[in-house]
Amino acid sequence: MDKNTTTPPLITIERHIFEQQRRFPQATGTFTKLLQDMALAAKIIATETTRAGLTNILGSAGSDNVFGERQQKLDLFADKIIYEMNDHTGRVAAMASEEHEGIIEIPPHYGTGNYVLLFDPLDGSSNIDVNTSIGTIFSVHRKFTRDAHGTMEDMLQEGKRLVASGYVIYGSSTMMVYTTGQGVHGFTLDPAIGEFILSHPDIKIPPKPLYYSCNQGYEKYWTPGVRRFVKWLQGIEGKGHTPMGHRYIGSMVGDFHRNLLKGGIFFYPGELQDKKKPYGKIRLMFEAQALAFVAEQAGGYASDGVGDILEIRPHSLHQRVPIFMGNTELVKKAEEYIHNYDQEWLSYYLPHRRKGTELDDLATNAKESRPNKKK
Ligand code: AHM
Ligand code: MG
Repeated sequence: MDKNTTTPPLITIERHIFEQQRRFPQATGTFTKLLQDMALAAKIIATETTRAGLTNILGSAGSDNVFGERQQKLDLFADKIIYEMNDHTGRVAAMASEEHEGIIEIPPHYGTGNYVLLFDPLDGSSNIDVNTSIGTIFSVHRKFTRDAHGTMEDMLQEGKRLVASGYVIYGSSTMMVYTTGQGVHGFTLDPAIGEFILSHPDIKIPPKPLYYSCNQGYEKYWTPGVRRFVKWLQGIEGKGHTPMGHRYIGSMVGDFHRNLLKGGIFFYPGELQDKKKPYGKIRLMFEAQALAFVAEQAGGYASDGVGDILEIRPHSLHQRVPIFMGNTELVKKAEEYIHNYDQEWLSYYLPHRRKGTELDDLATNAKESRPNKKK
């Protein structure tokens, strides 16, 4: 080998995950393989997303998901691929997908493992037929109940207990970005060899934010604090602040990814259009937790406008949550505006936010008051 060569080594995602695993001598390799299964699923989905304009897979599948949202054919395809890559490996105890109402069980004839996998198979899918970036979001919690099959309790864990999360962006190139709590690493798919190659090691959000991303068309429904916050981002409110650029695709993975690399904030706030639904659109378990973990590991922060997304105790699989994520000082500023101007919204939102904690307390009380039969 020529010692003078300056070409950096080609690090595939498999090699990278394996090298991270070696830092933990007690690791069995199961988790490593799980991430590799996700990378394989991503490659298969990427093959179809890049051909979407060519094949009859493009367009609406003609069915609604459990929430009455129109499903695109690629949604169904991505959902099936991720399930099939993980149902038989013995690594996963249960799965949950944005496209299914309840837990997706592992067939009884296959073994189960120590992890539960949650995913949004194709986020931003309304962008498929206009050839704009879409993404897959995934997260992994460790199963802690004794049952061999994962339960709802295993799914509904706080984000700070995540063992891994990440996303795949199907854009001008396909990238997989993941964290296991040791920084955030990005890999670009080389279509010539079919491998994800390390292209963005140890991603950190740049300290100088460039963009804010939100659906400003809905400003009418926003709370006073959020409106003022945006005026602050635009340099209209506050002193000496240069305006930030506005970029919004309407595909959260794309918007988040750009802001992760360039600096900025993505938000989808709560609102008071319907007081019974003060929480916005984004799902805590399939979207928010995963990206919040990535943001935190990249030196940023994700909040629901009240506090850390990763500390919210979930109460249901499809729970929605307001989200502000990106550069820490911007997210903190949003919290400050909400705290100062959105008391009405908070009076509707906080009981919804606390539900998880209350359920948790109920479970603890029930356990404590249960008579000990052995006595
Ligand atoms: P989806 O999971 O049904 O695709 O919805 C989530 C998407 C996000 O990717 C995106 O940020 C948001 O919905 C866009 O919503 P809107 O059109 O209201 O701005
Ligand atoms: Mg989604």
